[in-house]
Amino acid sequence: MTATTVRPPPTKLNNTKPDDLNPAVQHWIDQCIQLCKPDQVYWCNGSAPERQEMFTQGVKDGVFIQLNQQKLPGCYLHRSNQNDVARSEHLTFICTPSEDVVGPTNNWMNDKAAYTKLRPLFDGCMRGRTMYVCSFVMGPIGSPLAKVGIELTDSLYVAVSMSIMTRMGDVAWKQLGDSDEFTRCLHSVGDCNPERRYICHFPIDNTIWSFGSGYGGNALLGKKCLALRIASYLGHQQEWMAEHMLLMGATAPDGEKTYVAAAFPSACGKTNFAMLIPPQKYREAGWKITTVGDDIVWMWVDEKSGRLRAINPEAGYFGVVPGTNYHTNPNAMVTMAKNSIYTNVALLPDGDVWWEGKTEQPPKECIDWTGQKWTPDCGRKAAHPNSRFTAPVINNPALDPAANDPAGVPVSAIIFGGRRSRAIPLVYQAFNWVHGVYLGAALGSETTAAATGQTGVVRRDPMAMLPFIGYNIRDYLVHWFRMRKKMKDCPRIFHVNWFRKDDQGRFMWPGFGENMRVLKWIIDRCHGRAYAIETPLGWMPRVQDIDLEGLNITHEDFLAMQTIDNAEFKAEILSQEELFLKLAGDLPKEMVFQRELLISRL
Ligand code: GTP
Ligand code: SPV
Ligand code: MN
Repeated sequence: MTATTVRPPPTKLNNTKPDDLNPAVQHWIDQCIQLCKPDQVYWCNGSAPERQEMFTQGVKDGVFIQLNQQKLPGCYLHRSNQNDVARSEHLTFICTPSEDVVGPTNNWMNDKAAYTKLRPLFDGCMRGRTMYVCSFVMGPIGSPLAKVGIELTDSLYVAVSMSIMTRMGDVAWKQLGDSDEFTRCLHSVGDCNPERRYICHFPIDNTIWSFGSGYGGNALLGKKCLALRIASYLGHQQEWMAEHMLLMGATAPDGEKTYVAAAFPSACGKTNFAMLIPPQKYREAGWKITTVGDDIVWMWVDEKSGRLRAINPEAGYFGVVPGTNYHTNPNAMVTMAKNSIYTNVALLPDGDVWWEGKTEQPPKECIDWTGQKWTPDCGRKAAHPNSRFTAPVINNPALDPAANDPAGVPVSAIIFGGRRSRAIPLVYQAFNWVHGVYLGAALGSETTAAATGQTGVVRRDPMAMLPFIGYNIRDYLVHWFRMRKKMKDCPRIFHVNWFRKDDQGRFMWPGFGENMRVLKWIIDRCHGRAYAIETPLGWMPRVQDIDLEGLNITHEDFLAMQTIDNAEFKAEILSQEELFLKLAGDLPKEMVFQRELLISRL
């Protein structure tokens, strides 16, 4: 048995049930208690001392291993069940009365049928366990878009993670008041059997039922389930947007600040881009990048200015560790150095952690993510490819001053990008919003370890939202056009690919901090300062428009990164059919036109 399947003994934590509990909450929790039959109910207050107590309890229960507290104060290791290491997209459902609401890209279940199917699984599932009541707010307190959720879970790991990832506890009870507008999130790890694993969303009931997994995206229900699937559904109804995007501020030497949002699919570089540290010469010149968010943004059109504004609904990062080190992402390394959870990384003899890519030289030995002894020649990975850190945003040395601002920040650019080893250039700009929406809709990316299934195969991932759109993709795409009509001035839209490889299989672009050079062109384009040439794909920088000084990249190398190979690109357009055929007659006409225009330009 691994950690997540152990039934924790009753805990002795503080227990802070609010005196004046909202009757709608009381009623719903009573129903869930009746169904799940926990031995006891523990009310979380989200405080730092409580989190510490939970870690201590988790160590006793075998859920956490305390790490070296000199090197990593407040940090703990969690090993998940080995069949529970990534999002389970094929077990994720949107449950509504009719299938048309969810469209061709979601798994659908009839809502009544889903409750009927899941109720027996939840029935008695918390016997011998504790039910943790986690009340939380997604979004800065006081933001008109902020949403309250309550997650009932029998996983201590999930409860602690929620206290890092969200604004948890009393703030949520206060924000909710006596309203019944909260997302009802019920979660049990059950016996962690993939045969009995379901992540079901009931957008009409503002309800999420997740059973049989303890993994982040399946179990931290405020994150992908609420802040993307349920939120995108609400955003469509209420004219705002929930997107799988990072949000960063770029401060230029003259103090001008530009906010940029970017949608890259899972494990395709959002956290890294959001925490970018510019190359030395840019820092010396006065450039600074600050993080508002690394995974999710909520955006709306400000009535007064007519501009798109955005907030990050989260309070923590659930980031990929493999490949992260003091060269690629120093801010992430600092962020996860205290008060953080490491999930499925390797454990070093001195209680420190390790993962592939942390250091050039692997350790002589360690305990791998499955708890087995590991040596560099054993032929296995020490950390799981989707191993993660969970850290509070306040740890980030580059946290943007507006990260907590309920009024959000104005968005000047939206960037779409995928992981593409071939065919797709480093950077280009859409001709206009409609063209940009087409670029986003046609986004392709090689699959990664963030979801179970084959990795490295190109799939269409519209706006990096394929697994997260909580309703019909047809309506989702139309929503992007509708939102434009509300704006006086719209963000410019760009497409990037940090992952193009040469014939030897090496990345052509150095990536990470050097992405600043591309970002600078993007920012200058937003402010009407940079030059570009028209190509069939969109506006592209000339070689002299991107600063290559100090890089080991020749003009020819750069041109190779920007090459549009007509044959390769025609194949790309053909492979877009996969998605567009699914949409068939439902494809918005703007998409069809854009596609035809592109074909004729090529
Ligand atoms: P999710 O949390 O799953 O949504 O992922 P993400 O989009 O935040 O991706 P993240 O920044 O964690 O990066 C995923 C992997 O890509 C890590 O192994 C990074 O080291 C690697 N990566 C990120 N940026 C770059 C880049 O510019 N170039 C290269 N070559 N690799 C990168
Ligand atoms: C992703 O897969 O896009 C993640 C990790 O950010 S999870 O929260 O598990 O979805
Ligand atoms: Mn993500």
